[in-house]
Amino acid sequence: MTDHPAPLLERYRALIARDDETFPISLGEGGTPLIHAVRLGAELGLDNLYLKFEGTNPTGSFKDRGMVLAVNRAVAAGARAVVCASTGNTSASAAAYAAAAGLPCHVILPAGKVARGKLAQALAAGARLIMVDGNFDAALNAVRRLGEDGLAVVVNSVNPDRLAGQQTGAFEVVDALGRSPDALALPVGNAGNISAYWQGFNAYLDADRTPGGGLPRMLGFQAEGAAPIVRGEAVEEPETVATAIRIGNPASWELAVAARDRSGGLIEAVSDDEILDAQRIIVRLEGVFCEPASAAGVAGVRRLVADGRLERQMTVVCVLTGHGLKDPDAVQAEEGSLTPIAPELDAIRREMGL
Ligand code: AN7
Repeated sequence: MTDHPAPLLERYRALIARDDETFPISLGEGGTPLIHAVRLGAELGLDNLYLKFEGTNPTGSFKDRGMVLAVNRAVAAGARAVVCASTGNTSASAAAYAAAAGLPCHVILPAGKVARGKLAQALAAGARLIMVDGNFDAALNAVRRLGEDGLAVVVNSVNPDRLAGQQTGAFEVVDALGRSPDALALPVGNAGNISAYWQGFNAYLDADRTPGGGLPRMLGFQAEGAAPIVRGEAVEEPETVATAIRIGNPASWELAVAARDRSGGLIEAVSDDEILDAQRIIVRLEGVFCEPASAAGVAGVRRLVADGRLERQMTVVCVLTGHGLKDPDAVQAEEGSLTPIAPELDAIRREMGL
């Protein structure tokens, strides 16, 4: 717990909190940087490209924004445990906030497909991990049933407190820009975040807190092998290098489609190669290291600029949802690893090409 009450939830209290509600649990979430990506923008053909880097949250992903609210409310309601299904980041976040609250945390994970850093986070925080021989969708179905039994509070985004907290991402974007962006791009997995951002932009506008008014177009991107919303039907066996968004039947499907349609936006698919290329140029041009799934928004924007659907002067924000350190194996698979040479100056010089 921090010394002060949850700064993020307090800052936006008028838009989120119930009367007299207190938030004793916080890890210092939110307040993430909005980076003007000049070099990446030049590469893509945008003068006003911004990266909302969610990797600086306490557990390294955007999940902390909603988890802080969900766990505070679970505690207030007298919960004895929390439970979630996860492709990794939700479990890392749930494990941390449950630990801070002194609550047991149960996590159901799809076997073999959770990035190493995320697994380490959940294990370190003492979460009780159960791996199922199935994908995220199977795990989430089981968790929904467990929630109905009332033994544990479900902290997946089917819990409305998660989306309510995640609206703060949109609030921060408007506060930092001093206006609404023209478009906001982000990866879509279980489709909670695109729904929460849309809800947040609307709530901010309704509260007269968006200078100049206006709402962004919502641009969502799924991975080609896990693109149920794009295809219009559930995907039985989703596959993608971006394991965070390896989801075949998103819980917030209808909300995401509504966000897309009401905003005049779109939800499209990007290939694993496009995702990994985007991850690489983001860090090589801006120094911002995000995990593969997080790069899907940039991959999508790159295509939209290339085919003239976004114009140079538009203000475009890409949400980088999670830190690159979560998934070191994805980088090593791309960049390779090192073979040692003799510790001699000549050999090292040769290797450096100097
Ligand atoms: C880095 O942790 O679903 O569309 O179980 O970890 O709101 O699901 C993670 C999703 C994007 C997709 N980027 O957001 C989980 C999980 C990262 C993510 C998404 C996730 P949603």
